[in-house]
Amino acid sequence: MSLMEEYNPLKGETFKILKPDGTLELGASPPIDDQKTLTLYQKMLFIRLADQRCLSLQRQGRFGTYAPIWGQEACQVGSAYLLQKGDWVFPAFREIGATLMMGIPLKTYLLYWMGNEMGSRAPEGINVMPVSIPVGTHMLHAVGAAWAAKIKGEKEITLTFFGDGATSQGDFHEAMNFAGVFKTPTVFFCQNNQFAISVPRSMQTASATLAQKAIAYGFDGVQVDGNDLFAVIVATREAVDKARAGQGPTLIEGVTFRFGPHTTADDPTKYRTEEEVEPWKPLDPLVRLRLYLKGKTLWSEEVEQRMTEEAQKEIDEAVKEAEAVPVPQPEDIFKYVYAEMTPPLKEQLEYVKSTLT
Ligand SMILES: Cc1ncc(C[n+]2csc(CCOP(=O)(O)OP(=O)(O)O)c2C)c(N)n1
Repeated sequence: MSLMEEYNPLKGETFKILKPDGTLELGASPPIDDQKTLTLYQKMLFIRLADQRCLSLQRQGRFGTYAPIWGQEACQVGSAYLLQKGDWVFPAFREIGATLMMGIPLKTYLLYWMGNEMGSRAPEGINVMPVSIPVGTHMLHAVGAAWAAKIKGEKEITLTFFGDGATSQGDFHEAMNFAGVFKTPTVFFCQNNQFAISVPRSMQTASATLAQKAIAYGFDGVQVDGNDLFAVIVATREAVDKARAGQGPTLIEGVTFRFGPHTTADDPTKYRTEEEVEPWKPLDPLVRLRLYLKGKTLWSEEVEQRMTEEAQKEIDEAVKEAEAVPVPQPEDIFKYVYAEMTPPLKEQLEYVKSTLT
């Protein structure tokens, strides 16, 4: 029986493999070998450290704003790592993990949050669309691109990330409906991190799960423990294989938690209590993977220290390179709208300039 058949989201069961103490659920086995697990742990650690650096850069005035991934690493690493060359990722705005997994250089990602448009430019051959700030719009693009691939008879699939809040947008329902009708090769990955800025999951929908929304559109949905790298891999692998085999879309709901602020522009203590955060701490995706690897004698304090030092060096280098790129000028905003600036644009540019001098 496939995972999707076994875990009907209406039953309200969450698919899990790795327990918080680092042992496996009864009868479960890991979908990847130990060496691969260690490699993915290292990626998750790198992403967490890079994320922390991004937060610091914002606090030091070296970034405009930033939306941290902190806590959602397993959702993004476990899913993006399954994609093949030619596949596409359509991210929202919290996807440092998936973006780096796809091969976008950290320097490029940093440039985006430094306000440089070059940060939205993926190197040739890396199929990651730019950060999408409008909530939910990119899901439609993911479906459109998948439909195009299907029409052309290509085997590429699209993977799109979004939050629990995005499921209340019309775009989500349009994308899901279209994907269901046209059986597009799309994997919808909802990172249910419990909040849409200050709105808790309980206020987002009266549905018991977000995964069950797939049922209305005629395709599979499954709820997995999004802090369990192994569960994310198993669910995404099934969804990816199905999409590539021409069997249409899947909705995966990864149940996770955003440890940090929504972005650097808000203070989470204003809308959630420490008591709400506390139970999630032992469920941290890195902590439980570390325990698992420790049980296999593949993790130790020394391993962690070596990986951390290596990562920090690479991050230092990326920050240095990104900050060496000339800072964009305000007039750049006006330059590329038309081949030639229209009179109102010229007027607006003059006005902006006058406010800067
Ligand atoms: C169309 C639109 N409406 C509102 C906003 C403001 N906004 C930015 S993020 C956000 C909440 C998104 O929550 P969710 O989809 O759960 O993703 P998360 O931030 O939790 O990753 C809102 C309302 C926006 N960017 N776009």
